[in-house]
Amino acid sequence: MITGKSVDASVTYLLEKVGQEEIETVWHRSENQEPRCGFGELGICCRTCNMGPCRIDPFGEGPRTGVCGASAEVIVARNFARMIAAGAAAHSDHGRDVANALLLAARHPDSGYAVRDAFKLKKVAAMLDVTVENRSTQEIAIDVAEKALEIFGQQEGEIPFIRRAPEPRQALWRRLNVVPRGIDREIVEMLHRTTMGTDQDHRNIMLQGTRTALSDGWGGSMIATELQDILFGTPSPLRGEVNLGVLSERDVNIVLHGHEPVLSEMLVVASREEEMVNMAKSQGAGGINLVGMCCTANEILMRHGLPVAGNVLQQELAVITGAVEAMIVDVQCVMPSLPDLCRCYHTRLITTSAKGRMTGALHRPFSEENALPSARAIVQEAIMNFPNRRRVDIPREKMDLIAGFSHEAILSMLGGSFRGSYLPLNSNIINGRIRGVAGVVGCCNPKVVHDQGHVELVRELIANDVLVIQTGCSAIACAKAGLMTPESAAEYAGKGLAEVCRTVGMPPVLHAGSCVDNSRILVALSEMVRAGGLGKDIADLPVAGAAPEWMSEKAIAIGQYFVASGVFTVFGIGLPVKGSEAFYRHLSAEHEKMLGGSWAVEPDIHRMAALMIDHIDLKRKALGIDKGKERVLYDMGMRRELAV
Ligand code: NFS
Ligand code: SF4
Repeated sequence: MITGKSVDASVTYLLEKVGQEEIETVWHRSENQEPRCGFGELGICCRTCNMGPCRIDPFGEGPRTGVCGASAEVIVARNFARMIAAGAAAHSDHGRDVANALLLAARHPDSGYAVRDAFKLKKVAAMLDVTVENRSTQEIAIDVAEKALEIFGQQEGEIPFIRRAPEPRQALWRRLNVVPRGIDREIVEMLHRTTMGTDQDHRNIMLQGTRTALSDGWGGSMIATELQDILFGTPSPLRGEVNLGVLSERDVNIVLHGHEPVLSEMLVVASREEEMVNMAKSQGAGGINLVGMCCTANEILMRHGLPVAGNVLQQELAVITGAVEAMIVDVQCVMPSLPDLCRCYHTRLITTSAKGRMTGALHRPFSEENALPSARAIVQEAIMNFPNRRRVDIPREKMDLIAGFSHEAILSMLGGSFRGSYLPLNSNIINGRIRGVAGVVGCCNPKVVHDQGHVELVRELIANDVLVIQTGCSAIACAKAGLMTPESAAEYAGKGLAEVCRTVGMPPVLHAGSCVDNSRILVALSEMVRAGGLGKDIADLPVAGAAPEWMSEKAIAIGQYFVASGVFTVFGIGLPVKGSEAFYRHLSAEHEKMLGGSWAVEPDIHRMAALMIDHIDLKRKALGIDKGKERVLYDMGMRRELAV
């Protein structure tokens, strides 16, 4: 009997089913890894050179340094900094592909891609110092794309989007010399500095860690988000459906899994063509059902309202339903277990990116240049697989949600489309209806009960009048739990927040998109500062961030750029840094002093909520807007409801 793995009933249902069939999932493999390596968990093993691998004895009886003499501080810092570099690389390389797609769209109108949001194009052009007067959309788009591509290879100066941050924040970054010069440059320098025998001061390593992380949040990720909006449209609120129940018994199910919408947008187009739909019917299906998984899901949900099948830990379960004709993957968070698993079912696993191939999967190279024909061929392959279906068992669970809260959408929702401004949000924070704002983001991890951390944390935050903005797998978790429906405000939010939600007509939990869209949160926070009344810098705002169930290196890059932007950020489960007290002190107390934002680690979700709310209250007090609001303790009834 499989219980206690997830708060999502669809997961429990399918795990029970595989229990009878001896199929392996991420949960089984996670158990097989126990007990995990303590050195790894503490971050004190080093494989940087071949005199090692080395490890530090945290209890002081064994080795205190590696063979080269590296201390725990240095080893932990290098490992952490390399996670930042890898995470920043993943987000930024995604941004590079989007810039290439924009360039293609501008140069070749017959490519299938086009500028969908000319207004945003002009706005972004202005930020990149591209002239817009008396120029065609096409001309502007070419310049914007080329300028964006230049930012990756820029060697000197400052990456341009830094200027969107509040002035005092920019000044602080300049003083600390952590303004990114170019995206690729910072990632390369991070790797260089952390090779054997280069940077050997944990604080200095982290200065470059900060610069690298900023090159992600205010660089690569921001380029990805902004250029995707230009190409595919800036999201605005729309309805969608989420969870494995969105898979269809009668239609050809195609699951789009991975991260980059450059391919999935084209698959949306192809799957809607009459010829394709008729082909599906000729194979005995009712039609074509395109659904998303992980961040690709968030991208196509935000812009088309397409259904979301699940978050990262549900990718194997989608296959296990027996209802998936094809799973199309590109890059990131795609489990290597999929080829073996798909062989047990009729599902075709199709890799599409030259960067991400899998032994045992079909490879159908997708390039921006032959986008639509390749998309059609992939859809056709899925359709032809429909007659091979065997037993299908789709869980019933699915939930409605409202998504599409780009920072522009939040603006117009709060202030009306003509005078969009963050002023109404700030006023509601000042008058205390809204206590503060929290970003709750990141992955899921089988080390803890799937989705539970996200859902419990967010419920506790909104019960305490904290408005929550979400991205990534965390957003999917809370959507599945019904926290993004219009009714959720009345049901779960505190009185003040519920009142604001009712007036404006928004849920208390806002879905802002995929993980690269965390850059939207950076922009929203900067705009809140600009709107006035809440201090002069992001660090003055009553806001906090969290990633309760993180697993990816990308989450570490995100955490560091939030902290470096002045946000108090709590991670659940544990950070692989505890092997050095000095390094953890640096990330927490010393970062707080230096950057006005800091890291915290708190595996207990209720204590995590308390930390965030206390921090928000502290900021309210500093701003002189505290009205002595009591923290609502999560009552036992609410906890019991969530118990698994
Ligand atoms: Ni973000 Fe999106 Fe999910 Fe984590 Fe992976 S899908 S980029 S890394 S697991 S939230
Ligand atoms: Fe060991 Fe130093 Fe080599 Fe790391 S860099 S493996 S600590 S000798």
